Amino acid sequence: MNDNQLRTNAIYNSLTSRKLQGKKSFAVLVDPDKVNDSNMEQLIELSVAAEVDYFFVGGSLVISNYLDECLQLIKRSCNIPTILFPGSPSQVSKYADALLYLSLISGRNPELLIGQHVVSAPIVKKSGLEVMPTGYMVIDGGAPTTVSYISNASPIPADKNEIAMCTAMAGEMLGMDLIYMDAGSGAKRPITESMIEKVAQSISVPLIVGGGIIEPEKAYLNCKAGADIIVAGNAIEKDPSLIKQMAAAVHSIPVLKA
Ligand code: 1GP
Repeated sequence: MNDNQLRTNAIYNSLTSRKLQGKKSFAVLVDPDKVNDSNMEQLIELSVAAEVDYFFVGGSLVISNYLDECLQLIKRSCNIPTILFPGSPSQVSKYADALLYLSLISGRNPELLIGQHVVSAPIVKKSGLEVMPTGYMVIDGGAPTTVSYISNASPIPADKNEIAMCTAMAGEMLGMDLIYMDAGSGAKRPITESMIEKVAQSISVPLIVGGGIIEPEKAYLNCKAGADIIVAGNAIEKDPSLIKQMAAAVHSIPVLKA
């Protein structure tokens, strides 16, 4: 594809149209370092049965070379869209459907706000991927997570709802198409519903929430508070049967009447 050809916005359109209908989405996070062909097959099977809406694929490190293969396996096996959630610019694969083009707006590390984007821009553009500018906000989850260590940036304190709200508002006004609030993988404390509510009420772009969500009830409450997409990784790695319960909890939110 020519770099200047029009790209499709199919995934973003699906996210915004779901938001307009009040349809909540559940995304399973796949870390290519933690899966192989056989457990991926099981994960895909369970995800299809549970009507999972998206696969987020990526990790803070990604040491293995399994990213391309993992995406191809998903593509071959089901129609669930794949969205790259990259921990670094090296995690770009043409086999995904879209890319969360993350800028760490909660931090003050220029490398993760714009620096790495400049370096990887030609590769990202050439990939032909649907690029979704995403304001990424790390919220303190009660434990130093990989993302906070790697990013060398302090998270937003868990009880500072106003800071989270203003950060999300600024991100949206800067042109971010999505806001992702993340307590970090394996967070001890997931993001509070009151913070989610505050942020959700002040933006109109879809809101992704993840980090430390281990119970379907919490996924449900986050959606009630205004999250549009719930992401779970760790809990599912430990107990894949949770996929069904989490997806059911997220999808149990009634859609808006026309
Ligand atoms: C982390 O939001 C994701 O970046 C998911 O976190 O692995 O804790 O579910 P968990």
